[in-house]
Amino acid sequence: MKLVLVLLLMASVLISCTEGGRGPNPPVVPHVNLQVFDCSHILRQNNRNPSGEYMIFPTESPPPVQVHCDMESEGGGWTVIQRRIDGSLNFYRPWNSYKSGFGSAAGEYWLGLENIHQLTQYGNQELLVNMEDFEGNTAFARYSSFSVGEERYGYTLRVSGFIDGGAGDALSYHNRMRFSTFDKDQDTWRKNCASTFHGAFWYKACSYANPNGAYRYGADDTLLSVGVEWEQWKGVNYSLKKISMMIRPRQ
Ligand SMILES: [Ca+2]
Repeated sequence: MKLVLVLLLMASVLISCTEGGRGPNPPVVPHVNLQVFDCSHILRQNNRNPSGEYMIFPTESPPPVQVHCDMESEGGGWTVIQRRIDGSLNFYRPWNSYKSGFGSAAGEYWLGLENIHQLTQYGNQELLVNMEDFEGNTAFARYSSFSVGEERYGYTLRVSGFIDGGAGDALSYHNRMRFSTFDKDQDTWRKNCASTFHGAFWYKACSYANPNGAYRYGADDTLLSVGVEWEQWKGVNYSLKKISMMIRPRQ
């Protein structure tokens, strides 16, 4: 019995030596919770968690991704999938960038079609689109159902159940469309919507919403429809100051 105890003690000393073998300053590993699928989980863990950047695991196999969580709008718990705030990031990018995502959670970004697909593939997600013009007016559009399909089907958009927050419905027109970039034309127009309107989106022929368009600082009628637009709110040639698209499980 004594021998067993001694062996156990030796084993624990060995383990602690091994653990301490990295030196006095082991690398700081950020606290991550493998159960955290999206921002609604983070809000459920603690309903005082503020809006900001968090790590989530939208896929079963990491890597995790950092996202901005909106914990205020319409009850909070929203995972932001797209965000324009100041025009600091170029959104005119090829297919691979839109597939994998770009930008940073603290600023402007696109979460990536694959991540958005993973987050929405089990259904029951709703979408909120918040926007602001250069005069300080705000409006939103909400959709009670939102999903993005698999890559082999062109990351097809499914959106329905419009709820008006003053912005009008610019998105239902894009329902069932595949995603298009300037180097992957999957729209229904004879020309290329993404290159013609300087964006990347679920274009049809072509768009009422162009949230990934060129950042143009408000009203500008010198070029048709290439800005960050939501036509039902600000018309065909007004480029928004801010727009963000965010999702959460339907409540
Ligand atoms: Ca086309």
